[in-house]
Amino acid sequence: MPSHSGSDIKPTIIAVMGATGVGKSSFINTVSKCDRLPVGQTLDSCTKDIDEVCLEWGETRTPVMLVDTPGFGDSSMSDSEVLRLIAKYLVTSHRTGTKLSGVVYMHRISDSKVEGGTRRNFRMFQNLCGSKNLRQVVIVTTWWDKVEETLALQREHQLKESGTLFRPMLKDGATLMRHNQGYSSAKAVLDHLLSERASISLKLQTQLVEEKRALPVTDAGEILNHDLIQNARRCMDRLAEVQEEWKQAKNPAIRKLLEEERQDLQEERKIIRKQIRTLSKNLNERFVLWRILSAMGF
Ligand SMILES: Nc1nc2c(ncn2[C@@H]2O[C@H](COP(=O)(O)OP(=O)(O)OP(=O)(O)O)[C@@H](O)[C@H]2O)c(=O)[nH]1
Ligand SMILES: [Mg+2]
Repeated sequence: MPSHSGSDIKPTIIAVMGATGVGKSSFINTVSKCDRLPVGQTLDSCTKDIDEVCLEWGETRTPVMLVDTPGFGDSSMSDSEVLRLIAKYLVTSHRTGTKLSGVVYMHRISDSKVEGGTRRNFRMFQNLCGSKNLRQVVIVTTWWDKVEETLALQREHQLKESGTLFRPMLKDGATLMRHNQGYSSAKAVLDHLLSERASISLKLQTQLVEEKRALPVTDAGEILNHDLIQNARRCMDRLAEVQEEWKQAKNPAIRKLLEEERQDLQEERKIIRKQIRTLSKNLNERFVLWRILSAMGF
């Protein structure tokens, strides 16, 4: 079924996103009935760049391109770098008029808690999509085999009902589906997305291309900035406190501890500065971020 023909008809695109290790590449391999995409064998993240698999779908042999993306929460790449890669791909396809027909967001049902990072990634995904066209968005839960059924159903219910997780997107038209690693559950996702042949623009595409915004000031980029700015603020506040405590301290042992903490905070400050440089590759973007941070003395 995978096709690499030089057909002139532009394929319709389906992008697959989600945290690292949820099974994005495995899903694409299963539905395209090929094993072209490398799949993670260790705890380390596997996909490092955007990758594409072409296939012809259904009796009409509709050309479809499945787009694999690196996972958020990657062990070797920051979430900003992942968002940047996805944004670059979406902008290029928007400019070249390639039809985006759907987005799949994968979530592991076996995760016992929805940690802060997962929540933030989902919020970023939500902001990347916006609230229009959500009929072409499917949230797919994976890893059903690794959790007892009653517990998995309970978790699915919580995810569906939580106002800070899936409920807002489902209310606006997104669909929740399950994938059990088999072909039929993967096919159901594609059938759903391709049934209407709809072409959509995501909010991130509109903000970057039509509104000409810099990535850090798009709704999705701001979710990442928010954390970065909070971290910068916490680091600066603690640094000021440590300097004050050091001045007051008479005991050499306490002064030594405070000096060590000051050095750690300076290191942290360097890391945050590096993250800002990665997040904002062009001058305009960097200017926006530095303006916010310099206002707080960073
Ligand atoms: N038990 C179980 N394992 C799964 C499932 N889906 C994927 N896996 C395994 O999970 C590992 C990671 O799968 P990938 O498809 O590489 O995950 P990914 O989302 O592409 O990960 P990144 O590329 O790191 O973002 C592989 O060993 C898969 O075989 C599932 O539903 N159940
Ligand atoms: Mg992958």
